[in-house]
Amino acid sequence: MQTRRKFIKNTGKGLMLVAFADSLTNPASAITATSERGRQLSFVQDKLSYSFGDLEPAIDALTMEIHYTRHHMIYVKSANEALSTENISYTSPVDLFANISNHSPRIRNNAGGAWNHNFFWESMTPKINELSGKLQDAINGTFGSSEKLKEQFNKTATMHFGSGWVWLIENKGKLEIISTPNQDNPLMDLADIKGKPLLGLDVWEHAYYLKYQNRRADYLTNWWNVVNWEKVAERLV
Ligand code: MN3
Repeated sequence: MQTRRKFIKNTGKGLMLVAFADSLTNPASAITATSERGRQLSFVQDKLSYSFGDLEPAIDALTMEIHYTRHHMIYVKSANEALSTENISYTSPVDLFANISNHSPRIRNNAGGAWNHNFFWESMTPKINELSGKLQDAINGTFGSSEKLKEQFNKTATMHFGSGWVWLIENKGKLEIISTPNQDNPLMDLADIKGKPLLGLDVWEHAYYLKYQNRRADYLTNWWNVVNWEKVAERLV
């Protein structure tokens, strides 16, 4: 006889496999953040370019799996349900975020969560890659060095109270480090400081608690080892 515990476990795994298979076979998932169904904006959970365990030891496989298959998937699903039931049409997430103050907290939180996580997955890689070229010049020009950038970024992340995100943004041609609460992002019209996101870090406890518990500082230190600088440089252009 199957125990309830086992049943839940099996169901959980089944859901994960279905979702993962869908993300592998759905060509739309290769497009960052969204696709359109007619005029109705909808979000797509991007396929990961690495496996759940590939970012270890910075981020452990179980945290990645739960974060991707449960937290992020629910944001995408809820965002699409909310956009549909509230009959909201935009051509892109950038347009939606530029008008987010006109919409419900449900839209704001879930659309933010759907988009921010795709951006976060893409901001990381298991491949060794280095800061170079125009991005390095911009970072040196603004912060002095990449070490200074990391220091300021980590300080902002450490001081951010509760759940949220830390961002490196381009604001009117200048680089800046900011944080946003909950699932807000710097593209939202209600953000204190707006700009083009170049790099984003999830500092919700669900992003690190299984491995690091309350040690957010250790999570930050290790996270820099998996930052995808090539992707950050592409975003700067
Ligand atoms: Mn998260």
